[in-house]
Amino acid sequence: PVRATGHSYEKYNKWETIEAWTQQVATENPALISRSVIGTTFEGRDIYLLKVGKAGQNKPAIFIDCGFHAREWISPAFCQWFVREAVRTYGSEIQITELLNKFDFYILPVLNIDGYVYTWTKSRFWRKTRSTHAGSSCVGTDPNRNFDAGWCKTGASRNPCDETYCGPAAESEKETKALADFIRNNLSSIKAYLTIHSYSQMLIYPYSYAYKLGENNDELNALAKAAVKELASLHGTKYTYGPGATTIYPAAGGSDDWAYDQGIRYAFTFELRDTGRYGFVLPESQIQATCEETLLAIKYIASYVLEH
Ligand code: ING
Ligand code: ZN
Repeated sequence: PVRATGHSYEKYNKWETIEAWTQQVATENPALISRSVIGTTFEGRDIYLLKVGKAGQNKPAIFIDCGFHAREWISPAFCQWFVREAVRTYGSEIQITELLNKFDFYILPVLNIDGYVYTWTKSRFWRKTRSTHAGSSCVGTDPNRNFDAGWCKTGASRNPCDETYCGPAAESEKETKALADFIRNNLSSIKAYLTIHSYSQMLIYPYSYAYKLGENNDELNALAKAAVKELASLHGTKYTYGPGATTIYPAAGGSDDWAYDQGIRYAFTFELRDTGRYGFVLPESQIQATCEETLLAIKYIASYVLEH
């Protein structure tokens, strides 16, 4: 059996530990978890996806990804936490049991693996992928500017040396292409798309690529309001919420806007703790509290989607 040596849910884990963990958690929970590979990264690493839920026919699904931006370490920590809580409480906690009986959760533990590795080995504040493209010696594309949603129109850069480089084309990155292909191929089942970033304590929904509102904006606003209230109920952590363009900043090419325009009516970006004191270097002592409060919001959203 594969052992994820040194893995801890209350620490930040390096990629090889997370990779071993994906295999171990799937092997140890065959009735609830299966692992697949949806593609490979620029540097050739496998991009894993965990399907978490009780086996069943034609189940609706909720998609959650972590680790778009390399330096946002609390994000992969949350995806691991979510999987652990799902298997730990299935059969004893009624809300989780109901959710796993009715939904499949697709959990993508780290999308931008090359970037994540780079933050562990070379540069803690790296954000982008690690791809190179003809015509520039600068490295990396911002994966959250690389989706085909108003691609590169606002809040993104055409300069490969910039932090928000949108890439030479939409879905130019193997990582974003793999994610988009998976969602396109599973559109009929995916009812909600949730993407986990940090930091700023915000819950964002479409649109970010333009100053316009989604068709169910009132519903998304009410759902976000209730979800952040639920989140705050545990430790009092305050989140702001609203459409991306007016709540955080206008930014085109984001995955939530793209998923929403594919027809997924519940598309949210979470910006986890904190509001800047530690920023991307959130202490490990805050992993548990951050993940537990976030889990409350995500369970709230999932249960809402189940009823709608
Ligand atoms: N924030 C997001 C970013 O990619 C965002 C904010 C959300 C932009 C949704 C576009 C769409 O800049 C972080 N912290 O990465
Ligand atoms: Zn981010």
